[in-house]
Amino acid sequence: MRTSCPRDDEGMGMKKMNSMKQTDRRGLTFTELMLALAIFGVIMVVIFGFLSGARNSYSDTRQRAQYQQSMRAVLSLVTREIRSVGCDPADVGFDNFGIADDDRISCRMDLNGDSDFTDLAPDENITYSFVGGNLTRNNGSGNQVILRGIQNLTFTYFDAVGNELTAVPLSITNRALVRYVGINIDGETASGEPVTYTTRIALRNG
Ligand SMILES: [Ca+2]
Ligand SMILES: [Ca+2]
Repeated sequence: MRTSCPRDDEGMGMKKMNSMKQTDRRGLTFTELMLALAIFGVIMVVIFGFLSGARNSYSDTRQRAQYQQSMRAVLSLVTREIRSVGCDPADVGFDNFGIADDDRISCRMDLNGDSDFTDLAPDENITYSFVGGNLTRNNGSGNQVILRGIQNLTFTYFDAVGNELTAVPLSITNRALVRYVGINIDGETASGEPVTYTTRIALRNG
């Protein structure tokens, strides 16, 4: 009895396997095939969409980072120069700003201490202007574009207690009150991603 039992099981197992093989041999129906292809198609579309989206967003992020980097580099120069406005070691007592408008600022400083603000290298009379989507710098020898792709740029002016002097262009009286200069920039990367920058510079010689 014991010896025959396993043999019966084997027989049952073989039968099962045969019937499974028959089911397999039937294969996919046309409908199942179409359904499988459709699902595969949807999955591929989702994967490619995801990859392409990821690549675009990576490219946008990189462009924005590059633009922000160039903006920071430019603004670090502008900040350094505006901070030195009114440097007057010979105590001549000239006006700090030639112009203080919302789109233009003209800064004066006597960096070499020879009682004037007219020298080049170091530049002592620098005008920054927002013109036609560019920020330009003029040290007296012509406008040079230092930042492109700007939607809007605004210079703002504040007195010693932080009140904004809003009547731009500032009068000569108000220009003498300026202790802080604000710069707000709305920029845009090549692909149209907005990038903004805001800073407030405290004058060293205020
Ligand atoms: Ca000088
Ligand atoms: Ca000089």
